[in-house]
Amino acid sequence: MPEEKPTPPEPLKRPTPDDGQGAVVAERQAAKTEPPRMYQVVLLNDDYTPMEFVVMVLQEYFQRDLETATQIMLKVHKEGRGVCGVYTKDVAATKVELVLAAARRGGHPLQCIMEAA
Ligand code: TYC
Repeated sequence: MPEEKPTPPEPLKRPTPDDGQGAVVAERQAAKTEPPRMYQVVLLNDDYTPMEFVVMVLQEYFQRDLETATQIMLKVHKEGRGVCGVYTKDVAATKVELVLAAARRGGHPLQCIMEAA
């Protein structure tokens, strides 16, 4: 009586994407890019920085017209803080640095911070 050989295990069969030309192609991923987190740049009030300087900062670094810049400055003056604009992280950080550098050059204690929006 011939010895019975054990049957070899079936090779693993995984379905692969097929482009019909014998080549395996990667499946397209659904687009799932999140929009970037946004950060608001905020000016803080103090008793010494001249109002005109704050208005100039808002015009120069945040592209505000004179009327809007004046409104934002007055809001900061009365309420203690005000949002200059909302930007991606790098842009917000650069604007904070530019404002603080301008304030230092002018000898003003103006404070400017960024916060996650
Ligand atoms: N409080 C300042 C003053 O009376 C004006 C001011 C406004 C200062 C806004 C800072 O972020 C500021 N001269």
